[in-house]
Amino acid sequence: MNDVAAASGQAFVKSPGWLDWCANPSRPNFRLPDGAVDAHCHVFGPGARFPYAPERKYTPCDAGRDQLFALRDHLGFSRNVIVQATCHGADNRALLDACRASGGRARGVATVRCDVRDDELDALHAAGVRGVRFNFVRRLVDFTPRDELIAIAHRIAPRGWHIVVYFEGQDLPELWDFFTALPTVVVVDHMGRPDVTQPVDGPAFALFLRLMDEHPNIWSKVSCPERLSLSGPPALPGHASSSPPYRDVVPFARAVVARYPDRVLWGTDWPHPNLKDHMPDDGLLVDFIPHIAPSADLQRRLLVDNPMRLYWPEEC
Ligand code: 0GY
Repeated sequence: MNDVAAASGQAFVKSPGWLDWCANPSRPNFRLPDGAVDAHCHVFGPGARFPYAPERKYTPCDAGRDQLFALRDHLGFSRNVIVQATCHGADNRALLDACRASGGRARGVATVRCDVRDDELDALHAAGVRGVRFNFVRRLVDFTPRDELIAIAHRIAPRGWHIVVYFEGQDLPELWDFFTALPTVVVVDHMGRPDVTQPVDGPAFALFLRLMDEHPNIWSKVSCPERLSLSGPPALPGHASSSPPYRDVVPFARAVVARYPDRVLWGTDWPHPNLKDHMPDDGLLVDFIPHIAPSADLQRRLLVDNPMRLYWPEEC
């Protein structure tokens, strides 16, 4: 890590090759339904105010809450669900600051350790946290013993919180028993990161669909086509809604939305950690949505009804 001590706070040097978020995203062609929620996004620092965690596996560029809220307004979202990123470890201060500053328009998913105190959980709840994230992606986190995660799950379940899980598609068989034993709603990030070069009706994705078929408490985010895609965004500047961006991901996300319309969420994943090849135009990402949720009814469930039920149930 290339941390450099600075006079005020700490200055951080982003990881080599780090791509900064798109500073001038296009305005989407797709008009989001009123009340739409960006249900997967992050805040990074700023590091001088909210230092990155010593145990982090990458150092991002700063991407603070004011920039997130400006993107929300530019794209036409009403609310955000901010997910704690691994570069902040279990230090949720940047997340809480963003939730508090949002005027009730952001809720959060935190990372906690098993020795978290009840009064700390109370404070997280008061700021807007409604879930915890368990991360199993080896390049992002060190291993946490399963019994510690189960202990956390049983601490947060009585609060009505849920658990967000992030893992690579090939690890699902090994994680299956753990996931299916969790006592809360479980939200899978990015459809469990399928290999989209495999057929959508092939055995690997069938296993993920079986997980959702057999366990009605399991939900999925149908987000991050830019992370899963090999075909990428359209090669030419400008985009027509008839030519899907990230078209190789469309059949996977579309199948999940059609099959579980009341258990799907969508988010931008701004500011897009760890992308190596290209940084997406967030307006173009929004234009992915009608390709995976083709009717107004599906769009409303995906973008409004489902996230509201999970994060703002008191308003439903
Ligand atoms: C994502 C994906 C990534 C990173 C994180 O918390 C994180 O560091 O979530 C990734 O590198 O795949 O969902 O934002």
